[in-house]
Amino acid sequence: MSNITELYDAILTGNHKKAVEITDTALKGGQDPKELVDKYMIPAMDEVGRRFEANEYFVPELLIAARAMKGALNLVRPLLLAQKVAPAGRVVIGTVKGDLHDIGKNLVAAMLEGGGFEIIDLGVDVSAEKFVAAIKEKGANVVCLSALLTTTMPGMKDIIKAIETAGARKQVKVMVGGAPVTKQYADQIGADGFSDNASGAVTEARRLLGVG
Ligand code: B12
Repeated sequence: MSNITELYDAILTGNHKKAVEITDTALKGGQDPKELVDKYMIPAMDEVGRRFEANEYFVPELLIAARAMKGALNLVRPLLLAQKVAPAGRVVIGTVKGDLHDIGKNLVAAMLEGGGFEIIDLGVDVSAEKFVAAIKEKGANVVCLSALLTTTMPGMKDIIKAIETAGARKQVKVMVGGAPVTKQYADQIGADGFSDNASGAVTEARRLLGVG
C-alpha cells in the first residue's frame, strides 16, 4: 500500500494512476478529504507551477500533472460535499473568457460546495453574457470569477460592468481570484471579495452573505 505522502509526488510527476490509487486508499482509510487537498494536492500543484516558471517543466508536464490532480480531486469532491451543513447561498462560478485554467476554479467550487453552497459551474472560457444570463436565470447571490492569465484578468472588470448594465449588481456579490489576481486588483475593479485560496473563498463568501 502506498504512503499518503506519495500523493504529492504522484501529482508532481503526473502519475494519474498512482494519484488516484493513493487518494482512494487514503479516503477509504478515513483520511480527512480537506487535509488531502490542503497538505498534498495543492502544494504539489504549487511546485508544478514553480518548476514551470523555472523552466524545469514545460506544457506536457503541466498537462499530465493537472490530469493527475483532477483524477484525485474527482474522488475527494463527493466527500467534501458530504461534509456540508446547511445551504448557504447560490454561487455561479467560471473561468473568464479566453482562459482555460480550471484546477483552481474547480477547487474553489468543490470547497464552496463542501461549505454548503449550491454551485452552478459554467466551466472555462466563459463570456460576460453567459455569466449574466446564469446569474439571472439561477437567482445566484454570489458569482466567482477565476483568471490565471494576465491577459484574461481584465475580462473580470468587463463582467462586473456587464452585471451592472444588466441591473443585477445588487443581487449578487462578486468574488474574484486566480494566481495573478490580488486584493488590490479586486478593489480596483469593484469586486466585493477576494481570496488567494479555496478555503479562504468559503470564508469570504460567508462573510459577504453574512452567514456561518
Ligand atoms: C496547470 C497550468 C496550465 C494547464 C492548465 C490545466 C487546467 N485544466 O487548468 C495548461 C497546460 C492547459 C496551461 C495552459 C496555459 N498556460 Co498555464 N499554467 C498552469 C500552472 C502551472 C498552474 C495553475 C494551477 O492549476 N495552479 C494550481 C491551482 C490550485 O492554483 P490557482 O489556479 O492559482 O487557484 C487557487 C487560487 O488562485 C484561488 N482561486 C482561483 N480561482 C479563484 C476564483 C475565486 C473567485 C477565488 C476567491 C479564488 C480563486 O484558489 C485556488 C485554490 O487554492 C500555472 C503556474 C502558476 N504558478 O499558477 C501556469 C500559468 C498560469 N500558465 C501560464 C501560461 C502562459 C499558459 C499558456 C498561455 C501556455 C501556452 N503557451 O500555451 C496556456 C494558456 C491556455 C489558456 N488559454 O488558458 C502562465 C500565465 C502567465 C501570465 N502572466 O499570464 C502561468 C502563470 C505560468 C508561467 N509562469 O508562465 N497552463
